[in-house]
Amino acid sequence: METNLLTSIKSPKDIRNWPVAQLEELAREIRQVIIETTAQTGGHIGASLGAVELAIALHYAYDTPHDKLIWDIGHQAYAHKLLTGRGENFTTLRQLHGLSGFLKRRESDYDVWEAGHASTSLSAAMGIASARDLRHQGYRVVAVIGDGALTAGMAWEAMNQIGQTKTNLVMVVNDNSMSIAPNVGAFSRYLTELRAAPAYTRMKQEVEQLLDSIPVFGGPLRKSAERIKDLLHRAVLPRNVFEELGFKYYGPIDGHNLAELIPVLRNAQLVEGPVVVHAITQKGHGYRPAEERPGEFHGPGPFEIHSGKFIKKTQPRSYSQVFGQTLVELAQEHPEIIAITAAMPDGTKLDLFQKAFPHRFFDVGIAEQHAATFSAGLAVGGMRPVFAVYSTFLQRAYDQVIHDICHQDLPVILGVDRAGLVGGDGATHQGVYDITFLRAIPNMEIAMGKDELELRQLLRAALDIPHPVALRYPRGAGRGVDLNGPLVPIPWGKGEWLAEGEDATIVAIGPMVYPALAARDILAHEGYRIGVVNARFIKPLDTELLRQVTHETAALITLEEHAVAGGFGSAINEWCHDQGLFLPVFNAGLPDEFIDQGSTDYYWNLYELNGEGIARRVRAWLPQEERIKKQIK
Ligand SMILES: Cc1ncc(C[n+]2csc(CCOP(=O)(O)OP(=O)(O)O)c2C)c(N)n1
Repeated sequence: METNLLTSIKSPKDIRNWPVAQLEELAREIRQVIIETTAQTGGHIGASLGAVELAIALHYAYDTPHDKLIWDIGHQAYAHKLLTGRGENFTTLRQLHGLSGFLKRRESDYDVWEAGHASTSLSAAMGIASARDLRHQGYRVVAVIGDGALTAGMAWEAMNQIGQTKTNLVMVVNDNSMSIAPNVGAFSRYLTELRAAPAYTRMKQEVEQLLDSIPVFGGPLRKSAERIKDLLHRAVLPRNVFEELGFKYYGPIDGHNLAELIPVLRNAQLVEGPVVVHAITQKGHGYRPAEERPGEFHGPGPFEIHSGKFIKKTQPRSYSQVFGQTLVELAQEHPEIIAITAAMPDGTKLDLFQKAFPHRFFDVGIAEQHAATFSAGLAVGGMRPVFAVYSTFLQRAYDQVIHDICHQDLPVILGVDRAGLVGGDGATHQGVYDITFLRAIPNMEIAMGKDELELRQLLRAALDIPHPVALRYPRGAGRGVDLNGPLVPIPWGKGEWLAEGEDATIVAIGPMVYPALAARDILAHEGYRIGVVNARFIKPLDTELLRQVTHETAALITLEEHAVAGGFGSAINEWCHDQGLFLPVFNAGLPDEFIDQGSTDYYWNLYELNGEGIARRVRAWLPQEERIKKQIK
């Protein structure tokens, strides 16, 4: 398809005098580019197709980048990228060194705010608007937030402040009634009612016009007349929740109708104080398979355009699948098991549990903090809650994990999914900090198996532990190991000494055990004697095993797909120090920097976390004389 209009524009300025029909044609071109590109690269196609007209109308109605446009999460902003000079690089979306799948301040002046996690846009907008007011500047601030993101506490904390301070700010609610899965909760239900009430809006407009037509006079008379109008207004009109909070409300309007959107957005910027524009959109709009299967098309990998079929390599079952299936198995015999997700039933594969035990499954919306404390409450009430959450989103619930779960030493199991590098989603989604932040909490126990079989066995074992447990597992396919045997729990706190080695021993956590074994083989050919330990437990460490190992080896290499700072290696360092052990320890892991999108293979190679890389590090690090001495012996 030709994209003449799109290629003709260098910046949003170029479209600001176009007629609506031309903008509609532009929308068609943008949709086509989004579909063709994501069919190759994968990505957030559904949300982005749903926000094409919103992006055009916002850049049309506002003087961006002077006016500040803030997208919540940033996954729906592909049209925004295409309108702001990134068309040529668009095929690099989500690829190594390519365009980010979210917004990036270093990518464009139009990217005012970076995110990846939900529900930050309103707080950010309030901060930017307050800075503007304090500095007596005149730009406008617009935030676009989805109905899913509006389920999070943060959004309400921001609205609470915005409604009170009455600053000039426009909040566009991009309401498609979907989070990743269908949206949940009482507020979602409320939005549905609001959506279905255009009659309310019409009536409201009519009454408002009527009230405006009442003449007012100057001075004190004017004040009391205004007050009377306000009282009348309240008496005649029901006020919706946004209005109660102090916003002016425009809506619901059709978020795919440019002729409707543009004047409303223009008017909204003329209003004093905060405004809500409630736009009704459809996830996947304009691409039939995404319209029909919005959940699957939230963030798929590559797909066939004509059929909407996903192009998938045959791979072993994913860790999430194994976790979800094992939990279903265990729940058959343990009626006290409850599964909790914060808006990720498909991603965490708790949808399997939802199907099997709908009454013991809770999707609480994008509300990780609430999910953690809700789990704690369930535990106090005698249930066995299992909250499966991506490592990166668990960051949100840190205080709740400390204060509500661990402080009361409650037996909540955290299924820490996507623990490790995540690929295309990049820096905001890497699951590489949780060991550091969980390890510091008293009562917390943390484990990670070397493969999906150990994940099953650890989950079974965790059920018997009367304390909080964080069970980590990576994103993506398992190793394809046989899962058919009986589900035997791993003895709690016990690691596995896989190979002995006098020169040094690699103590690895999680699937890093396998590259450790590969490095051992490579180095064995060169005369090095390298041992390997599958640690399994980060907290408590298997100190008995570590004591035996350190008697038999000259040095330790710790290995983790996690930040070195405060991570698994740090736990080993602390233990060595405590024991007064003076053997050399090298910590292999991830550096102290945010890691952008790119394949895990690429980063394993870059950070020397694959077999070759570890072997290189060991060669460079092991004291040469030691090695020679040992070889002579
Ligand atoms: C704190 C947090 N939890 C979970 C997610 C995963 N996530 C990404 S998009 C999304 C749905 C957002 O729904 P909505 O705001 O309605 O936007 P839509 O995708 O429907 O346009 C979720 C749950 C996230 N980004 N941040």
